[in-house]
Amino acid sequence: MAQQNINFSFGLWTTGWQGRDQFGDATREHRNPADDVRHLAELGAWGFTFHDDDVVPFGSDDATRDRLLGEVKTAAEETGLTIEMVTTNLFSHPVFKDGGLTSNDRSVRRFALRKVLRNIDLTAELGAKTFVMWGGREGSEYDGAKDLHAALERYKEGLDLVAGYIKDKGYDIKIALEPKPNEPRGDIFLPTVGHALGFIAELEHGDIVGLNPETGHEQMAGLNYTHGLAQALWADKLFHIDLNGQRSIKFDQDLVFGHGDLLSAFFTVDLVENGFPASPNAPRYTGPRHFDYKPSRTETVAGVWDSAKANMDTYTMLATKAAAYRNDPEVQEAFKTAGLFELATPTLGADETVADLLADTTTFEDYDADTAAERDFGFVRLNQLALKHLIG
Ligand code: GLT
Ligand code: MN
Ligand code: MN
Repeated sequence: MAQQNINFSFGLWTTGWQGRDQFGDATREHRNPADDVRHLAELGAWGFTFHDDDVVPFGSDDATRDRLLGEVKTAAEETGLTIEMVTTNLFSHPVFKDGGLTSNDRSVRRFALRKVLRNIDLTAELGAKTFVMWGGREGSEYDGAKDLHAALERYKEGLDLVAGYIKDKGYDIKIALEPKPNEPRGDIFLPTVGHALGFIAELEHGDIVGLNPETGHEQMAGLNYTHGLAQALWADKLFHIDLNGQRSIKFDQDLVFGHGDLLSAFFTVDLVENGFPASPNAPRYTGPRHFDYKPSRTETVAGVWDSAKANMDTYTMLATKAAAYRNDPEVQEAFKTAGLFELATPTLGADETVADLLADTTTFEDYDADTAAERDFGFVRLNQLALKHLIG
């Protein structure tokens, strides 16, 4: 499968997941992260990402840290793979049981900040441009367990401190917040793309803070991932993406991309690869096509690599189909019938004022709403054309 022209990347925690879950032990042996980098390169990936703790076990001494990071760096150099993003684990160690940046325990918050800042320095050293922050433990099980106002204040304090540090150091790094509604906490702060956008707008250094939306996380909240990406793009805040699969509102499945809602995956790829159909000057996503999935616990090591490859193959197939969809004259015609280009036309004329609108009797007094209501947009026909391109 041709993957050369698409920048695919993987978190090392994805292929490295040993299948340990709430109810069962690991089903796969631990592998050396540097070996996984080599394997990903063989499969045609372009880059990879990791948490500090994916490569260096929590609490390792400096010599061990240097050696293990050195191994991964060497693997990157030898394979030509790009380390495009780095992130910090503020969720595994028991010290973070009530969160990192929003723990009720002030000493934990100070420790968490140190762990993050140390990792920002590493990000700069490795030349990665994106720093993801998934606050999986930032939240609560019980509404009375936290002063929710204070929690958001501390979250803002932490984010502004980290972003301010990046600026002070002159690093070329942007922060991408990753929303998730729940799991592991009963309720996680910044549960959706919309919540995170609202939060970023309140930050002092929000200019270098954006989003890393994950397919399954939006779908866990019953939301539309493609719409989430669209709003993040509209706000010029789509800094990174986590692609995977999810089947309905339930625990986080982290399936292979396309193994959840396939039609939704088609429109995600269509947006990422082809942009908005009637807004050629709108912001486009230019970052890597990053997969954050878990090779199912049932799989052996062979299945790990089958599923890694499946992510890239599925994405590539969908990209081919989305291109054909856009280039199909029948689809372009259906776009017109549906009013897509009309929606991209401002509702008022270039020099038109509110007074002009009020004076225009054709818009209201003489408007024939009943006739306008009869318009056939042909949305179903358009959707069926998409389906035909997808599976026809
Ligand atoms: C964890 C989580 C993912 C996040 C990772 C980044 S860690 O695996 O489930 O969604 O993207 O912190
Ligand atoms: Mn997930
Ligand atoms: Mn993720």
